Formats: sequence, C-alpha cells, structure tokens
Amino acid sequence: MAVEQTLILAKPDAVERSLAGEILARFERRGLKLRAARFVQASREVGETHYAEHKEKPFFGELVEFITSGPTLAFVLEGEGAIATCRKTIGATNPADAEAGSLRGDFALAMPDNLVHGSDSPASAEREIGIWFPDGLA
Ligand code: IDP
Ligand code: MG
Repeated sequence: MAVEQTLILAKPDAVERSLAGEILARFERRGLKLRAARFVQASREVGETHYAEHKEKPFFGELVEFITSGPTLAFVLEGEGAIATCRKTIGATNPADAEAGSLRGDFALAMPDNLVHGSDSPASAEREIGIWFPDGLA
C-alpha cells in the first residue's frame, strides 16, 4: 500500500471542547506521523473552498458558519494507507451511525458538529492541504 498524506481537522467544536489533543493522539497511536500542524481560525473563503463540493446542499450555510465559528487545529498525517485508515478512525459522517471506538462514535452526537474532518481521496488530500497550508508544509 502507498504512503499517503491526509488533511485532518479538529474542527471548532473539538477545540472548544478541549478534545484537539485527544484527537491528534488517537491518530498518532495508530502509527501515523505528524508532518505539519496549524491552529487557525478559518475565513469564510477557506470554509467555502474547503466544503465547495457541498455548495448546493441545504446545510451548506450552516456548515460554513460552523467551520468558521472558532479556531480549528489543522494537521497533515502521513503513513501507509493514511487516507482510508484515518476515515475509519474518524467514523461515519453522522455520529448517530458512527461505531463505538471511532472518534465520532465516542465523542460526537450530531451534525454538523461532528468533531473531525479527514480527506476522502488522494486528490482531496492534495487540494485540502493546499487550502489549509497555503505556504507549504515545511
Ligand atoms: P465527511 O466529513 O464524513 O467527509 P461529508 O459528507 O463530506 O462528510 O460532509 C461534510 C461535513 O458536512 C460533515 O462532516 C458534517 O460536518 C456536515 N454535514 C454533512 N451532512 C450534513 C447534514 O445533513 N446536516 C448538517 N451538516 C451536515
Ligand atoms: Mg467529506
């Protein structure tokens, strides 16, 4: 399996609830390597660009409000099969469907405030890393 990078966000609800460190630690304990991190308050432009695929959805306005509502801890993780493994660790999008043991299954209740974002493909990861780390990873 290929070594991949993925963009993970501990979203504003995670930072507000002081769960950002717990979230990062879960991924680190799985063996993923932390390659870059930024503590950032997303602008409206960053929020809308990050969630551009959902522009036509009825919840888009609420989603952008949420992701811009407070600081986010954005980080890049690297490892074999990192993208799919991180999505499993995060759990299903709707916390009501997320398995116990996943981050959303253990710590979240509803949407949009489901704690964590993880890229869903290599193309998404590349695009999203560019949005949250516009000056590169170093
Ligand atoms: P993902 O975060 O698991 O990749 P997506 O379908 O890409 O899920 O949706 C992006 C984010 O939009 C979700 O994580 C959640 O915060 C929010 N969201 C998705 N569906 C709904 C909804 O039906 N109502 C409110 N927010 C939603
Ligand atoms: Mg998604």
